[in-house]
Amino acid sequence: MKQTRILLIGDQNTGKTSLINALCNESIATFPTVYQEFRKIQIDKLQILIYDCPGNPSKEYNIQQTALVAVVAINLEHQNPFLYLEYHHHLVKDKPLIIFIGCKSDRTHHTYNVIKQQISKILNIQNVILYFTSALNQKEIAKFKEDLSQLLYQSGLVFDDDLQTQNPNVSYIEEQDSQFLNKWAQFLNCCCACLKKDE
Ligand SMILES: Nc1nc2c(ncn2[C@@H]2O[C@H](COP(=O)(O)OP(=O)(O)OP(=O)(O)O)[C@@H](O)[C@H]2O)c(=O)[nH]1
Ligand SMILES: [Mg+2]
Repeated sequence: MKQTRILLIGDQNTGKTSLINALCNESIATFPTVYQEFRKIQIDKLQILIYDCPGNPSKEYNIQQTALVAVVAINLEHQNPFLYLEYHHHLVKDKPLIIFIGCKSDRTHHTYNVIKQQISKILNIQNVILYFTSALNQKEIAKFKEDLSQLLYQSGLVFDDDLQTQNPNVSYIEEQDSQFLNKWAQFLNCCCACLKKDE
């Protein structure tokens, strides 16, 4: 079994969670992501762990240093889909592989080549990897999934079993994840206790 980690970031309401859902053959998302969520996608023998970040900048999240690949989502529905592009790119610019994903291509008047040129110009990068996807009508989802595993293998960004051996910080991050879940469970228990008291 091979494994890799991807960080998925982009503006609020872009379609990041829906993109992951589409990659997992699930339906489109209906709720904004509040805390960073951790999702698994299996492509043949490759397990991809995707950190789905909330687009709302007021919500807390850590940029996962253990993810070597970044996917920057762009909302093609918007008149100006590049409002926070520089900010998101700044957060991930140290990653060895960055992929740009246009979301909601079913609702766009932008063209692929223009968006690609704009990204290249704004961020001053030569070879922009861009997809025009739609979680609604599944456009380019299968192609992206297929290309993604190839890109990951070609770039040498897949590892045997667990990344722990390659990156000692993994256990720290997982420790943080479990601490967060414990806190969340405590909070829910408190809510239940309060509701019971009121009854
Ligand atoms: N038309 C269309 N709507 C979409 C598509 N993908 C997502 N949506 C809708 O866009 C809205 C936002 O989708 P999400 O997947 O929650 O977006 P997000 O980027 O995860 O948002 P945050 O978690 O708040 O950062 C939802 O109402 C979705 O139903 C798409 O491909 N086409
Ligand atoms: Mg989301």
